[in-house]
Amino acid sequence: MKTFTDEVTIRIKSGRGGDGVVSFRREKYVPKGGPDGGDGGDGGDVVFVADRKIKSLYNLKLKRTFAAENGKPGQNKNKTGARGSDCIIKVPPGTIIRDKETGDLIADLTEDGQRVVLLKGGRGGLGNTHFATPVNRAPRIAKPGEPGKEKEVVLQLKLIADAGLVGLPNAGKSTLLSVLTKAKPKIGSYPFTTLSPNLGVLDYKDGEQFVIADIPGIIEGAHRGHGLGIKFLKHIERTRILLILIDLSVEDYIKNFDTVIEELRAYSHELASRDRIVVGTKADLVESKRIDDFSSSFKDEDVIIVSSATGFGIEKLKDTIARKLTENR
Ligand SMILES: Nc1nc2c(ncn2[C@@H]2O[C@H](COP(=O)(O)OP(=O)(O)OP(=O)(O)O)[C@@H](O)[C@H]2O)c(=O)[nH]1
Ligand SMILES: [Mg+2]
Repeated sequence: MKTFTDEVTIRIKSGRGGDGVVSFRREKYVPKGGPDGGDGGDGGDVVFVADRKIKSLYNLKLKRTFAAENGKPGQNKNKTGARGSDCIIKVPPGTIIRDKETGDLIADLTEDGQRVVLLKGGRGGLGNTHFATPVNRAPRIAKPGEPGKEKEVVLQLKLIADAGLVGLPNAGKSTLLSVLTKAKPKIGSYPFTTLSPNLGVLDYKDGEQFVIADIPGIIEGAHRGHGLGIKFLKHIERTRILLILIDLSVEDYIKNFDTVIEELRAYSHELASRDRIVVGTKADLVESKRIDDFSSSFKDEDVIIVSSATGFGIEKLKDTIARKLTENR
């Protein structure tokens, strides 16, 4: 089974430059031909490319060392050696690359197709042709290729979505994702059904599209490591709005809202104060009085009541998502 991986350390190496060579023309009837040693080819680069078909860093974890090819040495007749092939590493959009040693941010690949050359290959060395002078017409020197470079880098995936679904386990996050988008996440009547994030695309009016992220549920004490912890919140860090899902069919719905906000705050104050929609879920399971109580208990929040089972409130929710995203552009 492919496992979702959102952090991995790998070693990358660019190719060494090929050596320049010492060579002399050999032609019939020309006893002392001039120098004709070609240059070495450049070593290959290490290049990262964001590709939206790649969903996780899992494949990189299996290999760990990624090397570009060395340049080939020059040849006689002034032929330059072949350039080493680049090492192309495909990563999901949202991948951040840091230097392992210094912790410095090196690259942030946000857009599909974005390319970054992380390590240049060594340059090929010059062949002896370059060293001929009027006093030394037959130079016996050529330069070796430059060495390649090597580095350990830490890759971290932080998904990029417009809106993030947050809530306790079983709140109905994945079900809502499956209703808002064509995504088919795993849904279960037990907590912690979702173990890794899911993305879905909401097709709104006039061809407008919004990406929505569903993450594992968080519970009270998640910031102290309870449940699956809060590390998955990094996947909603790069969203513009949050949907806080509260299951109306359980008694503690108001307290549960506070719990979710507390855990968000423990992760990041900014995330806890990000623009949001409070979504009361599973409306089909409760009486209208509870719905009224819930709605009236929030003063300064946008509250939407939905049922993923009947479709109640879903269109209104889509409109609210679109409006909020426009406000937060
Ligand atoms: N009746 C009813 N049941 C719902 C509704 N939405 C979700 N459920 C049920 O609630 C349970 C939990 O749904 P999920 O979507 O898996 O919940 P989740 O928030 O993704 O849960 P985790 O992944 O564990 O965090 C499932 O049994 C769903 O069928 C709804 O609108 N009405
Ligand atoms: Mg889920």
